[in-house]
Amino acid sequence: MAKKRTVEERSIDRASQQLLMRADELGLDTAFTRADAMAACPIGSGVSGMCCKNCFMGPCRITKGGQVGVCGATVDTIAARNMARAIAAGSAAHSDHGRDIAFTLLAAAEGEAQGYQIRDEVKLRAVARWFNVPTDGKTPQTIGKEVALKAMAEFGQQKGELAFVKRAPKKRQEAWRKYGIVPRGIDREVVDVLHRTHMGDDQHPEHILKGALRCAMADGWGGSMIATELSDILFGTPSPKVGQVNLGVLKDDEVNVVLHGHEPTLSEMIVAAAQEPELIAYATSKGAKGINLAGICCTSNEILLRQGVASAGNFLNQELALITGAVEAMVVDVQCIMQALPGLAGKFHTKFITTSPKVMIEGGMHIEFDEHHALDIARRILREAIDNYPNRGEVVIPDDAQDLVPGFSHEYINYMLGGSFRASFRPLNDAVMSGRIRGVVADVGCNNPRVTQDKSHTWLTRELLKNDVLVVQTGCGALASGKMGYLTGEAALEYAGPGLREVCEATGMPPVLHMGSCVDNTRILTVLTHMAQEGGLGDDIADIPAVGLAPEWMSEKALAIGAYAAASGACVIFGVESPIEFSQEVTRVMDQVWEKELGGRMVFVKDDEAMLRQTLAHIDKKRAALGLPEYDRARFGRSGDWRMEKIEALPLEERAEALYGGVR
Ligand code: BF8
Repeated sequence: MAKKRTVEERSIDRASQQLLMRADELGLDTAFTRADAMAACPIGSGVSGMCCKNCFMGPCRITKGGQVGVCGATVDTIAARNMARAIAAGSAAHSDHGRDIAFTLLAAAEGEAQGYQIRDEVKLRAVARWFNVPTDGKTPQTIGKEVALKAMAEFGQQKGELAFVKRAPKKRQEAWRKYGIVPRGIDREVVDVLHRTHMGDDQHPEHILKGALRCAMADGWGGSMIATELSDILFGTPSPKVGQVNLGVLKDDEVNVVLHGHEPTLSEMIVAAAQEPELIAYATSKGAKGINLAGICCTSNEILLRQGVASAGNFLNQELALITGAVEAMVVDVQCIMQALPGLAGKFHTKFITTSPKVMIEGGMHIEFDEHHALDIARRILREAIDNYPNRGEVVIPDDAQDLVPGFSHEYINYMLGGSFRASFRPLNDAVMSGRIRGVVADVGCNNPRVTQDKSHTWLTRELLKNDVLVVQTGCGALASGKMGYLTGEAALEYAGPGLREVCEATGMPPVLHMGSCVDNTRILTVLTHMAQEGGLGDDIADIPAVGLAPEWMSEKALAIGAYAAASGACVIFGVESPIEFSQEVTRVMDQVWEKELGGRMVFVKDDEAMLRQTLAHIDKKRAALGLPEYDRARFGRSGDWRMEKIEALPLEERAEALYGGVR
């Protein structure tokens, strides 16, 4: 048995620490204690060996150089296949989410989806253009139907190119075509990877990984982008809202319903139903003061950035929310849902409710989602939760809830920087070119109980801000920063370097921008594309001083995101452990070959300080290649609030002199 860590070693989040102590007191297991009790398999992890399970002559484990599997497969082939299959699974999960949203849009446009409507007609028309859907003289319903059908067709398309590929900078599209990774159809690329990695197929590591990149591209510029764009059409394009995050958002005198998973479809209807006077009255009839909704994981990000619904936290908060004893119902849809949840819910009064036709978990109650009757289903779920309120026992809710401002869609960033009549990324490009902003980092991805919860995300974010790097975030990384207070305007005063702080002061934006859920990483692709097209920072995503980080990753979806970001020209650095460490060749291909062919690369760096050093070095290398001035933090910070603070500290007479220069 591995060493049992202290609560401080398991998480830096005070609320999590409090509930981890509570779990210890009650003798309850969590992912943290299970990770302590079970060391990661050194061969399956790719650190001290490679495991091939793609046929049943094995499983074969390779632990020394020169060793091969029963079929003769080398460590490099096995490593490439394992990576490709993980990327395909991640791409499938994201993309299938996109497909489900397309079905909901179709049903809504046909007037058959109870409770749904087209909320953003401007976005609908913009997306219609990319799909070559004529819009003149048509109703939103007709356009919505045609857009939904076009989106669905992207999944089954056999030849040609996905429609959104054309949104990328021209130079990027050429690089993809030259390397042969333009995705043809979303489902086709997933199937292609599963086929080519079957026993006895593709055995050339770079070639296998090329298939994986094409599949990841079908996620980033296909399924995930469809999920984001169609969600905006149905539920509204995000703009900043004030919200709250952490376990303290649960209420001791209201019916708490926790919404966990990834899709906004059912959760949006639960948000709507929870405001109905009949249901609120039903809750008060049971002795509660009201109905309190809180999210976990990316369902949380979806309803936080559109509706301002509070978040109970990120991936490793899911079990801890139940340990408060205050949750009447945990409602889950798809992805990142631990199987331990129903068992843990059973230790309290909590009802654990699965809702996806794809996800049923032993011990849970299943109320299946159907977009045609979503509002009725949402009402039924809320009634189940309300009925459970009188069964509540002892409650321990941490006193930690932090304000945050989520909702920075690329449309909003464009508007925020340029105003409604001259919306533009020009000010952002200018700030990078002048060196006020040294570069841009996307810190995204999961929590992983093998490393201290939120520690790497938040340390890296703080250090990057200090170095005048603008940070954009999604998924669990965004919620980690939210818990620490970095997603507020005030954070600029406390954490940002002098140049970044000037930009934040001028625009009122936080130094860390919450851009949504994990499928919303496609918003970051769009921002980078706009920056490349705006001019001054080269003409391709690969030219921009930008880096992607996933310091606490655990999911196959994270690998898919990393791969499409690298294919899009970004330098991407993952933390935790390298699943390809045992293969020097696969490590070389994903780093050097991808960089040569596509300008982007994907590397694994375990140590946070090394990750920071490499991030800043990459940004500075790109700045130098663009001929931009070397980053110098001493050049900025001589204006705005900084100047006012200095002036206010002066004696009265000198203050007047400094302010008015002798003019009275
Ligand atoms: O899709 S960051 S733990 S919740 S996989 Fe899961 Fe990872 Fe969180 Fe969102 Ni993304």
